[in-house]
Amino acid sequence: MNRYTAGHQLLPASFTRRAALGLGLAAGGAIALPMSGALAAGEGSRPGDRVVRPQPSALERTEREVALGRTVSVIVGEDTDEVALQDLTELLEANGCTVATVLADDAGTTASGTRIHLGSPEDNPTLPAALEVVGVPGPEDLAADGYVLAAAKDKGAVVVLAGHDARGTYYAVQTLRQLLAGGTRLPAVQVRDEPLMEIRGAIEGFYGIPWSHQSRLDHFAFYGAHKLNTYIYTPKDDLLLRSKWRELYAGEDLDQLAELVEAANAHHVDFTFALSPGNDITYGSDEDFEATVTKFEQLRELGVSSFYIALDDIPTELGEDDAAQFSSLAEAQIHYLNRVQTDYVEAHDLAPLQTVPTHYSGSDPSDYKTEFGTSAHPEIRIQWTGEGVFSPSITEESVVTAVASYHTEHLYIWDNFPVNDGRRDRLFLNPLEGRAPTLHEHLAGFTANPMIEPYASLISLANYADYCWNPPVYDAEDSWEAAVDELAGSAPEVREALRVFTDLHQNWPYREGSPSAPALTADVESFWAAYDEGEDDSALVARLEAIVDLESSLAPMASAGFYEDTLPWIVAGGHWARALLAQHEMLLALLEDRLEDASDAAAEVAQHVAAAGEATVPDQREDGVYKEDQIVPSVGDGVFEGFLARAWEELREVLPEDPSLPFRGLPGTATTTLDTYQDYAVERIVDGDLATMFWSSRAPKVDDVVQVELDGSHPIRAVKVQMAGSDTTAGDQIHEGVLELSADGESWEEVGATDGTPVLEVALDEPVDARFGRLRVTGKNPSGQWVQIREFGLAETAPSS
Ligand code: LTM
Repeated sequence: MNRYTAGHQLLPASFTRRAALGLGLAAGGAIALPMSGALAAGEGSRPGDRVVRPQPSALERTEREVALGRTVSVIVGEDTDEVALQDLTELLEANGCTVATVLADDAGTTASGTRIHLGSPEDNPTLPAALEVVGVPGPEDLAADGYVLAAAKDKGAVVVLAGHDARGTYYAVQTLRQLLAGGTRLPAVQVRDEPLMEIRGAIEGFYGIPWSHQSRLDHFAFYGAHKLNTYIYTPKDDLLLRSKWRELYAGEDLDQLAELVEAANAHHVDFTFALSPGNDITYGSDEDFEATVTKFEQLRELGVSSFYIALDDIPTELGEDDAAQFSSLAEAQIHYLNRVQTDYVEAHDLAPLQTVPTHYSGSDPSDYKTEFGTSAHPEIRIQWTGEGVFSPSITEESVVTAVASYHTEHLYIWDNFPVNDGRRDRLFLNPLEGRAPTLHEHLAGFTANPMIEPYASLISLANYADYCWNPPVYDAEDSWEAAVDELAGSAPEVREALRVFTDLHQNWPYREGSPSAPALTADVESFWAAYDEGEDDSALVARLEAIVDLESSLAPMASAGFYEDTLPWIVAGGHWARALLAQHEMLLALLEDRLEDASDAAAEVAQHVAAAGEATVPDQREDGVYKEDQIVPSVGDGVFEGFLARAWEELREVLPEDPSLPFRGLPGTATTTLDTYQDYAVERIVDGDLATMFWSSRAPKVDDVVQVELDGSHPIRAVKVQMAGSDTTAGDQIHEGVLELSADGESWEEVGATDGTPVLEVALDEPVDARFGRLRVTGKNPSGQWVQIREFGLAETAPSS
C-alpha cells in the first residue's frame, strides 16, 4: 500500500504506479519532516505535511522548532527582491500572520514580533548579524539561485531567508512555504541549498497547437514554486517564429508576449525567445541579419534579455548565395550565429546566445559537429537531444562524448520528453527516468520539450524540477507520486482517481520495455487467470467502473487545467471501459452457458468501441489553423484492445458464427524489406493483437513490401491491413501502396490500394487462391513518415467489422 493512500483504497488491487510495477517504497527524493504531533511514526506524508521539494542539498535538524507568532516584521534592504517580499507577505498573511515590512535602517527601532530577514548579502545589510544569531554561514559561497534558511530564538523568533541572489531569495520563500505547510510553526531544521544544474526548465518547442496564453502564465507560477528557472518560447506552429519569421508581432500577440515576459520575471523564470529562421534564411545576408535583430529588438523592448536561434528540422542544403560564400552548412550557420552573438547579444549586454544545431542528436563526432563547435563563439550555449531525437536514457558517457564532439563548455539538453507531437493521440504521464545522476558534472542543465497539452505536462515538469536541482538524490517514483498528488489536490479519492487515469498513460514508446497501463494489466492478468479456472475476478470490474467514473471523479482536481487538457482521454477511457464491462458480461454468460446472453452482451461492445474511436482531440498543422475533433485519443496503451481480442477468441470458440465477432486473419508469418524500430518486430502484425505493432525505423521506399505468408494456399475473400496508431487517424503508415495476392510468391494479382486512411480493407466477390499477401509501396510518404502496422490479416470469409 502506498503511503499516500493508507486507509483510502478504492480498488482491491493496489493501484499505485509503484505498486503496479512491483516496486517497494524506496527512500524518497524529498525530505518529509516529522513535526511534533503532526505525524505518527510510519504514517508518511499527507496533505499538510512538511516536505521540501526539490530535495535541498543540505537540510539539517536543529534543536527545536520555532513558532512565528501572529506578528511578523519582514526586514529588507532597499533593493531586496520585490517578488520574494510580496510572496512572503502573502504567504504569512494567508497563514494568519500580521505582517509589516521594515527597511534595514529602521530594523533596530521599528521591528516587532518575529523578525524575518529577507534578501541577499548585497541588498540587505542586516543579514550578517542575523546570520550570526541563527548560527549559520551566509549564502555567498553557494551557486547562483542558492539560499540559506535558518531560524532561532533571540528575544523572539528570528528567521533568515538569505539568497545568494534575488532568485535565491525568492526560492528561500518557496522553501519556507513548504516548511510552514499552511501553519506558523517552522520545523526544527535549517536549510543550505543550491541547484546542481544552472538551467532548469522547459522549451515549448513542439509541433501542434501552441500553448494558450493562460497556460503559459500558469506554467510560470508552477516553475517558480518548483524552482525551475527557464522557459524557451519556440512553438513550431507560431508562424511568426518560422515560416513568417521576418514579420514583427502586433496587436494582441504583442500584448500577450509583453504579459508573458512580465509574468516570467515575476516568478524568476528566464524568458528566452527562440527564432527559427532556418527554412529560408540566407546565413550570409545582411538583410536577414537585420531582420533577425529587428525581431529580437521587438522582444528586448518587452524586457527579454535571452535569445536563441533554433536550427532544427530545416534543409541541410545551402541556398545559392550561401553556397557561393560558405563551404558547409556549419560554416554558414556559425557565421550567422557569431554575428548575432557579437554584434547584437554582446553589444546589448544580454545573456549568451543559445542555439540548437541542425544535427542535434548522437554523440559521435562528425564534420558538422566539429566545425560547428570549434568555430562557434565560445559563449554560445548549444542544445543536444541525447543519442536519439528521443533518448530513453542519457548516460554520463554519451554526454562526455557529446561535449567533446561539439567542442563546447556550454552543452545543455533539449529533452524530447514528454513531447507528444509525433503521437498526438497519446499522453505521456510516466515519470522522467533514465537520466544519469551525475550529468550536472558535465552539463549546464535541461529543458524539457513538453506535450501539446500544457497542464498534462506538469507531472514531468515537476520531475525535471526535482531532477535538475539535485540529480544524485532524484527518485523518479517518489517525485512522480508527489506531482500527481499536487495536481489532484488534497482529497484522497481524487488522488486515487488520478492514479487510475495516469495508469492508462504510462507507456513511453521510445523506451523499450516501457510498461503498458501496468495496474490495468495486472487486473486483466488476474482476471484471465481466474477465468481459466472458471471463476470471475472482481478487481478488473472495480477498475473498469472507476475508469467509467473518471469524468466525474476527476472533475474536482486541484489542477482544473489538467482535467480540461485530458478530458478527451478521460471520456475515451470511459468508452473503452464500458466496452470491456460489456465483454465481461459476455464472458460471464459464456462461463455459465447462457449463450443468448453472451451474444446480446457481445452485440453491445461495438457501440462503445466506436465511441472510443471518435476523433475528439483538436489539432493544428503547418497552416496554423486550429481545428476541433481531429485526433482519436489513445487510452490504455493497447491493453483494452488486447483484452477485447482475447475475449473475442473466447466467444469465437463457443459461437464461431456470432455476428459481433470481428475480422480475423488466418495464421501466417510476416516479413518486410523495411528496417525495424527497436523491438517493434514485423511478426506483431500477425499476432491477432491490435495492441502490438510493427514500426519501421525509416520512411518506405518504392517497392518496399510488408508481406504475410500463410501455411498454404487458401481461397481468400477478405484482407484487412490496420496501420498507424488507430483505425481512425492517419499517421505512420504506407500512404501509397497496392495490396497484392499470390499463390507462389512470384506472380501477383493486385486486389486493392491504399487511400490515405490507416485501414485498408478489401472484400473480394470471387475468392483468390493465395498463400501470400503483401502491401507494396508505390510512392513516397508525406514528410518522411515511418510505417506502423498493427494487424495484417487474410481471411476466407468477408469481414463483419
Ligand atoms: O528535437 C528537436 C531539436 N526538434 C524537433 C522538435 O521540435 C520536436 O518537438 C521533437 C519531437 O517530435 N523532434 C524534433 O526533431
